[in-house]
Amino acid sequence: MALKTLGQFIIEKQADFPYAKGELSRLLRDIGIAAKVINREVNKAGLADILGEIGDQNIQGEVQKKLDVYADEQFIEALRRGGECCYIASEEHEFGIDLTRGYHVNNGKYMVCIDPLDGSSNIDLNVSVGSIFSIYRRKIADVEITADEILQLGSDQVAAGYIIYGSSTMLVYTTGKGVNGFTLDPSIGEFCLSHPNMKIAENGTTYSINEGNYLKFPQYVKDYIKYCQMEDAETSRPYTSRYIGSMVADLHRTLITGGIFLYPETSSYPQGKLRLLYECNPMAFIIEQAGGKAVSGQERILTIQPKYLHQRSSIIIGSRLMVEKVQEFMLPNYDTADVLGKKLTFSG
Ligand code: P6P
Repeated sequence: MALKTLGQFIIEKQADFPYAKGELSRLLRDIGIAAKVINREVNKAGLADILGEIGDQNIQGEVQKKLDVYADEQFIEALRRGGECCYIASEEHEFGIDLTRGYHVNNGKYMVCIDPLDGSSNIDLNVSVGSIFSIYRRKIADVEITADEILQLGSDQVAAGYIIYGSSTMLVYTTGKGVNGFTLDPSIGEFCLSHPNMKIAENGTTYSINEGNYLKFPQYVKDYIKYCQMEDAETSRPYTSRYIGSMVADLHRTLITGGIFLYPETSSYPQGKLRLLYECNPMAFIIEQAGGKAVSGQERILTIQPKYLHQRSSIIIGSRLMVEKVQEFMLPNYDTADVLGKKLTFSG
């Protein structure tokens, strides 16, 4: 495959957008720039102890920051400088950030929800972490912006994507015309197209859930976990369990290999733990565009009306047939014993 950078790809696909004036292209470019800067710091995170603890001064006299704070600052500055974004909802800020005020006024038409560094508690364990972004277009022009404007349905997203800082650094995004993956080539500092037109398998045999919460799950989740652990005629082996505890890494694997990721409601998180605006909606848009499914239970994630910025949601997402199987277990009149009994052997 001839080398094609993210920038070249965005320009090439610009004709796909009704607003083909290049605004969204520049916005995606700005996000890519921030991602490269963050990648540099994440990759040497392990050296932070040598370079100084959080709060210490480094040799430039800068205060050593927590990486998620650093990532947040990089995205906000890149979006502020780029001029296309007028409002940001970030996991790191209680309130939205209005870029249409202050010394550097942005009258951009786009709003960005962002989780600057998701799973950052895993950084010191050298586990893959990621950034997640979701882009909306303002629906009301030329009036003072309000937080409500960003509380749009996930189905109104103009674009969504994530960057995974793993064994390699990848940027995966969609604008509603399929999903494409780019791998950072550090030798030239460019994201290059490596996974064109990504699709998730219709079925799979990997389930991803924090089974430490087993006793806190609703019955349908407990039944589904048991279902996955049973052998059956076709596969003659139970499913495989994989859980990294970093949503971007768990969902990137799910997209590549097929499978299902579940963070359902629990007694500790009755609304679910993951955030709707900057975790569930962007990942649901990507997985649906790749041919998969994303629900909070019986409801499609992308049709949930957000009521506030940091709203949580339960999420069951991945290969379509696996998500639909979980939904079967939710039905009140569903004869779970019958389904479980249909499997040849119960592995206990
Ligand atoms: P638990 C990371 O803290 C995160 O927000 C997601 O990246 C991840 O999927 C989830 O929480 C893990 O939560 O409760 O299993 O540790």
